Amino acid sequence: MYGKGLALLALVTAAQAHMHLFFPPTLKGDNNPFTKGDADPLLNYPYGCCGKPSPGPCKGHLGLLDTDEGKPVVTWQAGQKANFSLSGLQINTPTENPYGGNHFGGSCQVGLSLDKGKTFKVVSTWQGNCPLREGGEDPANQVFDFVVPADVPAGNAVFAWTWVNREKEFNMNCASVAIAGGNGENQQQPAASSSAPAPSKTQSAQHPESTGAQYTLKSCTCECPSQTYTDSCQCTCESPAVSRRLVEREALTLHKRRLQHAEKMKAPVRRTEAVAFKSRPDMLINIDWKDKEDGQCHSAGSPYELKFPDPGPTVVQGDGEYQLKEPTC
Ligand SMILES: [Cu+2]
Repeated sequence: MYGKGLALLALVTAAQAHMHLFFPPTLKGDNNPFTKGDADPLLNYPYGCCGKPSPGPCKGHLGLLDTDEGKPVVTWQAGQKANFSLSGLQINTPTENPYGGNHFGGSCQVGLSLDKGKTFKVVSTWQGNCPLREGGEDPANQVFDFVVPADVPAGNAVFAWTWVNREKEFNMNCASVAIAGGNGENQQQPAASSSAPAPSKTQSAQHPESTGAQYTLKSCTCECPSQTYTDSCQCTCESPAVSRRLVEREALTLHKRRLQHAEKMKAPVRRTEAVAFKSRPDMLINIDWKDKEDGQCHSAGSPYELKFPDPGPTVVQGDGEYQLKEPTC
């Protein structure tokens, strides 16, 4: 499972698992609220490794889509900023303990299928440094931002994440998601049109609502201003032993964080796409399945990280730590 150069690294990071998609929770994932019975203990495993036959796209779980276990785990607005996260932590099952690590990087793609997993269109491609080399295995440190294409039609979709590392290991996990229309107002109407929002609507959606807030900190009650970062918070403290100044500063820090988060959530909806969703390239899925030769691409492997031959319109370049190379297909 490891190239020679990785043996030492594996010891250093005390790796216990390969990476899997953590958020949105995967089909049959241990953190998916709709999973019944045991989670799939193989979500961490690369395809065809360890004498296990490759199960097909999405770790073989596409059949769950129309069942209770395949209900959407998240709703994204077309055009919104979103993120996914990866985990190398052990899948919580009684039977298996997948072994591996973040392999100090690799290349990833995420994409969406609108036909229940028959075809996957690329949404975003990471050429190198995915998972993040220094991010360890905790999903809190393996978060990747992307933008849901503005022209994805509303409805249910399959979100897919793929990974090819320098050991020529391929993994793919999927999550059932719902896409809502892009104007930010029709979350409850999955069948609504996907047309871009009228400018006036986008405008009003961006207007900051009042974000003034009250916090209770160290037995002080603090009022923090709305909409601005420069004002200070004002606290009333019960105990004279508490430094009001310090608490006011702490409250402001808290409040700023809240404002920043609120701003992120209100990111403007994108209105146009350079490449129409249906004209985006397909995700590269038939690559490096260990138990299959026919129809497979093969990555160059160490010391190269995969360069996707057709990465689509949104590419995140890695850190240049390893040269990129296209696979042979
Ligand atoms: Cu491995």
